[in-house]
Amino acid sequence: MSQSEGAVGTYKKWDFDARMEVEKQDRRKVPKGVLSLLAFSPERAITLLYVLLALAFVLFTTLAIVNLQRVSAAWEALEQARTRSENSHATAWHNLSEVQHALDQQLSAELEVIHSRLLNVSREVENARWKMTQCKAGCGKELSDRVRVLEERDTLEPVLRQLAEVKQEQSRASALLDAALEGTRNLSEILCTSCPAGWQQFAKTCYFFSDTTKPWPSAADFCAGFNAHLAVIDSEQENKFLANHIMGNRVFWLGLTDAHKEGDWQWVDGRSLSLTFWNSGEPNNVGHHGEDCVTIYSSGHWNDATCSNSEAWICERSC
Ligand SMILES: [Ca+2]
Ligand SMILES: [Ca+2]
Ligand SMILES: [Ca+2]
Repeated sequence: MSQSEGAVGTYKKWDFDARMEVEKQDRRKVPKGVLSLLAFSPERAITLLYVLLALAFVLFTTLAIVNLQRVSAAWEALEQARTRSENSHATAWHNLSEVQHALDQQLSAELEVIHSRLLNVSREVENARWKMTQCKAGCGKELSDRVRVLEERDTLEPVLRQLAEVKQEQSRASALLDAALEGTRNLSEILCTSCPAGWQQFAKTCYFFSDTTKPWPSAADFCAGFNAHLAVIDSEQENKFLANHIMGNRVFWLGLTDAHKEGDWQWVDGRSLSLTFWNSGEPNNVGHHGEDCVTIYSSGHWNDATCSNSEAWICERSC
């Protein structure tokens, strides 16, 4: 490198640095230029102010438009919310009205039922009152009748008491009479030491054994003529007693018959047959006329025979 070239390079470098320094100084000197422009150039300052004012107006207008749009959107949202609120309010009011209407109807129906019940109760009370009014006359008469009956009962009480005493006396007299009759009967039995002539005694009873024979009805009539009846067997001892007085092959009528109804044996004193001593194969009711009257053998056995047969008989009477 030559010296001149070195000088040129040095100059260029200085020139560049100087220029940069100048530019820095220029950049630092700009505010001073504007201030100087504002301070010393009113037209340019006014122009600048206008420009700034226009910018501010544009900015303000822009901001206003933006804010207006936001306010409009907010207002619209508010309006929608208010509409929804009104709709909700209307719906709720409608539902509330329906509920109230339903409640009114239900309440009205219940009130009607209650009113009906009250009406029935009122009728029942009125009916009861009417019955009480009607009862005042009838029941009063009935009550007075009852009082009169009670009073009469009080009046009759001494008479009734005397009547009861008389009844007691009568009862006592009746008991005494029964005792006397029983004593008389016992005395009679004690005094029954002998039966009528030709009659046999057994256990305070007298028996007549006939020597002749008759049909059963005639034999019964015979006994009745002696205040007696054909023999009625009350016990095995009595049956044995009668059998012991029958000799040989003789048979005697007893007071037993089924003439009124076949098979329905009845004693002549009205008692039913309970104790029997039928012979083997008896009663057999044989023959054209049947056998409706009973005889007793010496063995003590019985046989049904034709009532028109002529047989001996036994009468019986109390001693
Ligand atoms: Ca007897
Ligand atoms: Ca018979
Ligand atoms: Ca027979």
